Amino acid sequence: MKFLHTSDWHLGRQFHNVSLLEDQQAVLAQIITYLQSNPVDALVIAGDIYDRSVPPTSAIELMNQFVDKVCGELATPVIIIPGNHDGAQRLGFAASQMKPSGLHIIANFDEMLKPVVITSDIGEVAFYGMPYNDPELVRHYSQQAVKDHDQAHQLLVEKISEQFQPQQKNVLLSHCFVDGAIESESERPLSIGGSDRVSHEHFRVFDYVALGHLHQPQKKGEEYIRYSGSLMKYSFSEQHQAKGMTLVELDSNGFKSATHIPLTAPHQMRIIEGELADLIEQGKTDPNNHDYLLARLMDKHAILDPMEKLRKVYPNVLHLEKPGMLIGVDQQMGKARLARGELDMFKDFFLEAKQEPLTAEQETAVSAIISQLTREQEA
Ligand SMILES: [Mn+2]
Repeated sequence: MKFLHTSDWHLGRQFHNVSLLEDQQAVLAQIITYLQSNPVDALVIAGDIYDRSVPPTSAIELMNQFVDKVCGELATPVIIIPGNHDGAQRLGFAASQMKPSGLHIIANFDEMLKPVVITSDIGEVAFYGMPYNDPELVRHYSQQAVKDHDQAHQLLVEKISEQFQPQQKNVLLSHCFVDGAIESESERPLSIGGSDRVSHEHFRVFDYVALGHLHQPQKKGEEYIRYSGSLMKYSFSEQHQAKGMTLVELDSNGFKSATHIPLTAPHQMRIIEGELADLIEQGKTDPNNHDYLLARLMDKHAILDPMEKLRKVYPNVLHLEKPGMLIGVDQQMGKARLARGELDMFKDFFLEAKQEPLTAEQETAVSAIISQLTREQEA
């Protein structure tokens, strides 16, 4: 029995005002290509299908095409739960009518207790989905005191495990923050002020737990309790993360193996760092010069229009930082340096604008003007 575990697609996401839809489309095409040559028994998506509860129509259209291909043409069942970014009710529209076609959207607590049972070479495997929930929702559903995410999960897992059948293996889909796991910058906190952490101990009763929410692929506590990580990078902090999906294999004893299958977005998100002139030189021969970039300029002097200059070689620089301007500046010193640095600042500006340095005569003249202005200000 083999299935693919993915999560955190965030279809329709914008990054620094750039739409990522084309990159997302390219990555979904890689999943389809993989499935065509490596058939599996199911594909599971552990939440955050869309980036927003009301996604743009272009994102819905992309998801529609994907489902047509995978459930329709390839006849591979797709099992989905909503994440904290999705609108569970909207995502769950007509879910019961779509089940016979192989699209299983588990968007409420009633559906959570009715597993999707897939018959495979090792017999029946039951897929339970826990739609993303906060403690308030679980309190309302269970009519019990539930104070945080951890208690909510404990209670829901208890309810699910009452449904276990002796002849079945059990897989859980959940969208949550397992205590001790590693965060990235592109996740939205599940709870402000309260505790959103969940112990992995609750999950030990399953043969595999397909987690969503954290964007870095990782396991927690056991080999079979895993985050697949997001479809692609969604922040510069993820530049070194290996994105992809997890191929899970179960055998008659339960969990057998988990293998990372890489997915590569056409534009990578990464950070380049150096002095402007060096970065421009490097950009001329950089084969990946169309990547989405954060540029950290280490120059210590002011530069006119650095973004425009960089974009001639790196057209998708999305953000600039200038840590070089701050090196050695602490609060007291910074003030002193700014006060006496007017002539130096003007020299930088002149060089940038005119492409030549001030002559000695010009420097004397500018100095005189600056001291005159300073005297007037102090008078
Ligand atoms: Mn997410």
